[in-house]
Amino acid sequence: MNDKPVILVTRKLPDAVEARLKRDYEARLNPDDTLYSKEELIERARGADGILPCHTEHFSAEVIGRLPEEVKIVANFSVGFDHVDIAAAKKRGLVVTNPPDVLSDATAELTMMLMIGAARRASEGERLVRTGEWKDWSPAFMVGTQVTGKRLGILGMGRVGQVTARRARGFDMEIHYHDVRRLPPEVEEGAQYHGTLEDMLPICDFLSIHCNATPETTGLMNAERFALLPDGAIFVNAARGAIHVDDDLIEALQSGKLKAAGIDAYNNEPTIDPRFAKLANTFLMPHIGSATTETRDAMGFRALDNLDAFFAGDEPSDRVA
Ligand code: 8YV
Repeated sequence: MNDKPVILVTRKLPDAVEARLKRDYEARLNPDDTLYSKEELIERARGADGILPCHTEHFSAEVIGRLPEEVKIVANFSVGFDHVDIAAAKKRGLVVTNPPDVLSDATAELTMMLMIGAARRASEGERLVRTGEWKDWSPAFMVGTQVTGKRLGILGMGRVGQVTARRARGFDMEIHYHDVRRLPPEVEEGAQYHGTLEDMLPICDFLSIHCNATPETTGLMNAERFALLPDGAIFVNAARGAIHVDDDLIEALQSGKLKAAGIDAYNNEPTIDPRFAKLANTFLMPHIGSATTETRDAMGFRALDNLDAFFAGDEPSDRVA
């Protein structure tokens, strides 16, 4: 008789993670990596003790209310959990976990790439070379913005924000941050705290978003706040698209208020606003902040550590509900 807990795994995960899943659980895998609809998700969860989803599956209050009662835990592969209605999960007694820490390096790396790619016009340059349209050179050709020594404002100084600050110091950047709470000095490492976002924005040559998407942060970067940035600032978002208002970001890029933007997180992924791709001053990535072999393995293992603890009767270390 098989008494291993049954885990519904919604997406194709790295081989090493699936091997551990198969060893320790009765794993319902998704080898074709098809995206489950809401109804399929609920149907496939029948008889499962837990679910290991990605941010691509939405656990709204309705879905949580309709999950089979045997499902006791949702152990997310993603660190962001804005796709889960936490209040509804708590109400139902559904345990929810995420995998913090393990993707901070990869996401901070991508943030630096977005910052530099936007500032140094990487999209334009690459397109010129690839299309064979590069015809000449002059001192005025493809001149961008220097990153070294500039002021970087970090909105959300959590794990990813802190690693980004460390990497940016390698470029002699001056670090500023806004968060709901001030960090202890040893964690700040000289970064300057701003009690309000409005206080920080006017000094941001670069602004990088690293906060969670919550009702409080949704739409935070709107026209009013883009206007507070210095003219020619560079905007970077590798967190969640919900933090910026598409129309207002596009307007700021079109008017030249923003010199450029590096974006990895959008509203309505993957069906994003087509205007982003038409702008020459955007450097766009398809939500790949954590997409390295090392990190994707680590995310899966961390989700499994949470499942292991839960089914051993212990408190999972990364419980968010
Ligand atoms: C993940 C992310 O790739 O972890 C997150 O919150 O945004 C990404 O890095 C993705 O969400 C995994 O589901």
